[in-house]
Amino acid sequence: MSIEKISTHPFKDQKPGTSGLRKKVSHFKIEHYLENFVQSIFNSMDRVEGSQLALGGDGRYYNREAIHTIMRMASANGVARLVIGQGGILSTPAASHIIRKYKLDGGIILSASHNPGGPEEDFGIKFNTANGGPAPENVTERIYEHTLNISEYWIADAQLVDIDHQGNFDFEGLQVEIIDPVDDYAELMSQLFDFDLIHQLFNSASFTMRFDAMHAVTGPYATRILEDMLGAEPGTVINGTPLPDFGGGHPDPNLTYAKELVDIMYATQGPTFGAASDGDGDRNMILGKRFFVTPSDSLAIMAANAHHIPGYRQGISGVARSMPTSQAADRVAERLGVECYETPTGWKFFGNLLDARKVTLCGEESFGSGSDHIREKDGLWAVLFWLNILANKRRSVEDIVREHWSLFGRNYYTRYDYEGINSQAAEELMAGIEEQLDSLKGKTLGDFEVAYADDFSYEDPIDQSISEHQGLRIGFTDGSRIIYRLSGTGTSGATLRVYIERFEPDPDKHHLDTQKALGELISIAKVIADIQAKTGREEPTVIT
Ligand code: VG1
Ligand code: CO
Repeated sequence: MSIEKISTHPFKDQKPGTSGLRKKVSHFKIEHYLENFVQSIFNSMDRVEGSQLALGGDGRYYNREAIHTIMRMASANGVARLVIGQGGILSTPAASHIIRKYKLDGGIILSASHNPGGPEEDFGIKFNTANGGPAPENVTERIYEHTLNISEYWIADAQLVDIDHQGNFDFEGLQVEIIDPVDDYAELMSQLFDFDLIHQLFNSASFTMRFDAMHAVTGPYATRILEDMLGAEPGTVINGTPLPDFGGGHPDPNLTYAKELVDIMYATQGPTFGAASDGDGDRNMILGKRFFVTPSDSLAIMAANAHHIPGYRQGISGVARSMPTSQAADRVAERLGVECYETPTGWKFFGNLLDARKVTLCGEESFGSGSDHIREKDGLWAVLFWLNILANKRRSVEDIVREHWSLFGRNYYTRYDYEGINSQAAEELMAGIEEQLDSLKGKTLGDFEVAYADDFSYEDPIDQSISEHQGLRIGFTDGSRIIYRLSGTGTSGATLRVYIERFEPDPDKHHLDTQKALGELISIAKVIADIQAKTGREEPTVIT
């Protein structure tokens, strides 16, 4: 085999964001761009020679080309073994599981998650460590340092090989294993949930489900698990064939982008249970008949019901949620007598807590939830969790949520996203809020009195590392909150996220429309940030 040592020059824009490096495909295609980042991953590893890695992605445009490049580079860098999903497919949760199950040193996941795919759209690459989780900040920092100093990358001069058939082969001295992407994951799910009980649920005439895979990676996983193993009617999974451009859609499971499913669920004769997942399979949206479950509530409800699920029968050791996620889970944790941790946005911050067994369940308001079974959020896992709850209770999704509110109170919650705004305007807007923080304390705004206003900083309870500037928070004396952050996953301009929450203990006031219930706080949030003047936007792009 011939190893080529290619001279290169650093790119200044390879700093990983909330979840890996995401750019337009055209940007990744710039000569040396992908290679530089991959070499920087290898350079950042303690020992790349002899290492074993998982490799796969969500099947989006450029997935195959990138896999082939990474195989050639892995071989040149002395990687001993690559475990690759057949066809280059691995959902993010499946990749996390494979790293853990086969005790690999890490994995490279190719995905831009919920961002659209296609020649004009987004691509992404992310490194996961030996615990199966996204690289923590000290590792992503190290990778970034390498990208700034790189002068050469190594690549084997090799022909394209077949990754569409399972089996083992030698690739230029590298041991390659092409595995079924679904098998290991499906087996894990069957260990955590009561498949017999869920099977019975699917057999009952009164229960029907639609799962929208949004033409993304969960198609084969959902079809195998829901239809083949659990006996759901064929056709339960819609948009189940992964396409490189996700059918031109935006594989983000929310009320705006999963419109097809929402329309089905809100039709007169609609199914009883609906769910969707995102591009790489780590997000979930849960719907009942004409009913939307807010992700923050979903986490709280899972925590409250975990002891009914086989994999969590021992109870949960604790819960963690990202800072902008509503405080609904905190109330459940308090009732259960376990700790609730508040971390910055991004799954990488849950890893230490999970590894130290401080928490069993984690969640984010951005349609993500997961547990200690892997180290990523897990879309289908959440759907199966809900199916198991529904099979236990034999009640509707709406009934279960309303009962939860009556027991714990309701945290009205919404998020406003202003996508693709001018980056400089976004920075100025954030600076403008920051300037007001000190003077806001103690102020009364409408019916609300400010209890604290700060720039969220997190100290990891396990390794004491500190992560600063994780969002601007304004907290009120009644527990309501307004939070502002700039997204770390976008690829063009900036995205401002505004998170708004209010707690309502009175069950007689649990039937309000969310936007109405939060109306006053929404107005306050717009005024403080001066959103319209600073961004030119009257309304957000997406409301969740
Ligand atoms: C968003 C979400 C965050 C999530 C991240 C990755 O990040 O807010 O909660 O962890 O996406 O999810 P940001 O920085 O854009 O707000 V995924 O499914 O895109 O890997
Ligand atoms: Co995702």
